[in-house]
Amino acid sequence: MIKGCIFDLDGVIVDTAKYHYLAWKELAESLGFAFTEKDNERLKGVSRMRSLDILLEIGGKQLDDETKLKFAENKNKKYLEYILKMTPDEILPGIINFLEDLRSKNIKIALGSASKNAMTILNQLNLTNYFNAVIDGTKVSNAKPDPEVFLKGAEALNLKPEECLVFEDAEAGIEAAINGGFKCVGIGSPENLSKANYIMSGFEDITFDKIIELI
Ligand code: B16
Ligand code: MG
Repeated sequence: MIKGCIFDLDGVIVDTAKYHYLAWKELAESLGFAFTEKDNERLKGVSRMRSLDILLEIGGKQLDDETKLKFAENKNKKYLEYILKMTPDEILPGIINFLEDLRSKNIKIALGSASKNAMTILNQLNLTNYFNAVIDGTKVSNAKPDPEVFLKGAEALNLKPEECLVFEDAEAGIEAAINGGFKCVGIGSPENLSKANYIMSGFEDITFDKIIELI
């Protein structure tokens, strides 16, 4: 029986990918190469330092660790400038109703995100109070597809993996959920998310009870 839901953040609750993209693009251009929206797809759900490695690989650049840390910090400063201008209007359609639905049914709610900025984003969107637990990039050492972030989420909710449902938009996140023994709903299109138990485009016109019937 499902007693808790664990949500990824970027791509599930809010589209922060577009701000990551703008900040990474600026860094790439300062290094003298282009970074496209298609390239940005490779960074979804991936940690900050791994994202930088992918970006440098695209531009054919090699940097020492110290410079990489400095660039990652600069990118994050830029990203935060965008994030701190976000408003609750940017919460993806249907999310608030779905969280309210879970709350009314006493289903526990956790966040399971790779982002180290997750708390800032939840606060900015006035969503913090919905969450019984927040596991983010500051609390895990192993990136998705390692299941650590979701296992810690379940533990914080005092539930077993089989009692939790994970919502994820990235392939590595779906794999992380499956590797941890969770049921998983993919948010997006079937091409990349085929391993999920159920795939939907978003949270509009869906209820918790309906999802339970479908998974
Ligand atoms: P930060 P998620 C992920 O969020 C993003 O999808 C990914 O693009 C980003 O690099 C990662 O967070 C780390 O973010 O730089 O804020 O620590 O999908 O796991 O919620
Ligand atoms: Mg995501």
